[in-house]
Amino acid sequence: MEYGPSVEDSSAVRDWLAATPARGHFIDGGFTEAGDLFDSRDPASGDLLAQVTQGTADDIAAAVAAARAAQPGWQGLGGHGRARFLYAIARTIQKRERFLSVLETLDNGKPIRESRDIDIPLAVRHFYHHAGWAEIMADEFPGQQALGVAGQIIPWNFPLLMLSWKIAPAIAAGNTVVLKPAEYTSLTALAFAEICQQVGLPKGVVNIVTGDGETGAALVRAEVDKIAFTGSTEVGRAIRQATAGTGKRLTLELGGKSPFVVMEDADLDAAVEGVVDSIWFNQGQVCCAGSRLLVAEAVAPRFEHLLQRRLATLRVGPPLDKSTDIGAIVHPVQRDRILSLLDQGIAAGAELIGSPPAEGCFVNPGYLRAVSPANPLWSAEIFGPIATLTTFRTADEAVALANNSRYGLAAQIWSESATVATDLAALIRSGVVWINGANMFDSAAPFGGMRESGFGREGGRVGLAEYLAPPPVETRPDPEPN
Ligand code: TXE
Repeated sequence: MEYGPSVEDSSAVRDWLAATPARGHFIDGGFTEAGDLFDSRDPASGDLLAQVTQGTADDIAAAVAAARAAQPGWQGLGGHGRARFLYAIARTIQKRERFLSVLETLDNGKPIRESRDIDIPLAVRHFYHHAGWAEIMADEFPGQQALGVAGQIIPWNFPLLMLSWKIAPAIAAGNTVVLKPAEYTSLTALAFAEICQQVGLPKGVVNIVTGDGETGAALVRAEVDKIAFTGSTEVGRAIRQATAGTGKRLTLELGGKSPFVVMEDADLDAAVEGVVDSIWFNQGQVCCAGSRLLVAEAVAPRFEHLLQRRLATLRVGPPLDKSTDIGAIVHPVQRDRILSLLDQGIAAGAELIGSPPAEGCFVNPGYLRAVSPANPLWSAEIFGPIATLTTFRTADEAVALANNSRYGLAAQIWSESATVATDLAALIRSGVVWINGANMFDSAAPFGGMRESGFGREGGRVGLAEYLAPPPVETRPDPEPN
């Protein structure tokens, strides 16, 4: 793929990569020697970016021991003392925004516009937000204590942002952490470790161990007090089984197949932009993407006309090019998974609108028409830039279709009537419902799912409480009877 004139300069990142081609973990405030290595590649070009260490159970044990040793001191710093570090982290990510955006785009394949305008600014915001919480925690959560050491496992779709969602609330609350990034995208986590060093974060408060699912499973088994996981429903299920009966606190943020309901009175132009922001954002690799379009039959022809017109304007291209709308899929394994699911859906009778899949690690955006609940793609999370489209006649039918899912992460409703939208929102079984908008994230708003999309919340007051132990219940002897 040719790079055009509007390509973002990546020389600073390439220098950083070249300076340490084989990277170790970040444990107890320092980087370890590299161990057994695996490749981290730019999915758009296939080029090797760096080699990263496959974490072993011993590495995990060392990281957990460092986190355990650091925890009392970190908690003892008090809310204000911890807040100073969270502010410093936020400020430093902000200063390195351009560098981190380019690194994220190279490692993940997402368009530079998205990493620059969404991923990195939201990560910054999350640390600022939780610095504020650290300041007022003692008053807001009287008597509550940190859990101790949190083990955190994150996916590859928003690497630095998911790291921030995990680390910021945990350390604000006085916990220390061991975080394992996804094997496809370890690099911004390692750059984040450098930021921890730079701001003088006490050693052991944040530890990062790279590796694959085996490393993740070792972290789940380790002597931690909590596991926070974002990833596939299948792995979430295995983690739930592995932690059952251990007393470890657990939060799971898993897959989804979120309904995107377009009512008859919707502003169709706005709803079409909603599709762009929802399933055609981040190559559709978004757990809460509105991937099931449910459209009122009366407006479906007009909606599809507008949708196809907008689809034709989307530019699939090199991720570092500022005019690219759709970048690379994170890894060839994921691209193959998307293409095989598409084949299954088409074989079951759905019609693909959009051009055939692009070359290399790219998949063109599109949608599948006439997907009924009998089609395997009704319930399978494609995790690519392809929505399904189904029509409905009545609001009751829309609700029944929306709730016909094993998931319950997010829903979107498009209607010009606040009454119609809020009535419908109350009936849809979903952790989050957005009205006339898509993927609207705010650090103060709790995010999380129902049913097979998992449990627990991230963000805001509720998200913070997931990292705190309730205050001990005071028991007093019964008063003497008079
Ligand atoms: O996920 P995994 P994969 C969905 C999406 C995608 C599919 C497969 O549908 O197509 O999952 O993606 C670590 N114990 N989502 O295979 O394997 C792994 O190393 C502990 C939705 O990449 O769940 C990585 O760090 N950890 C999702 C993380 O789990 C284990 C985002 C996620 O990888 C482990 C990603 C184990 N046994 C995929 N096995 C979302 N909710 O946003 C793997 N891991």
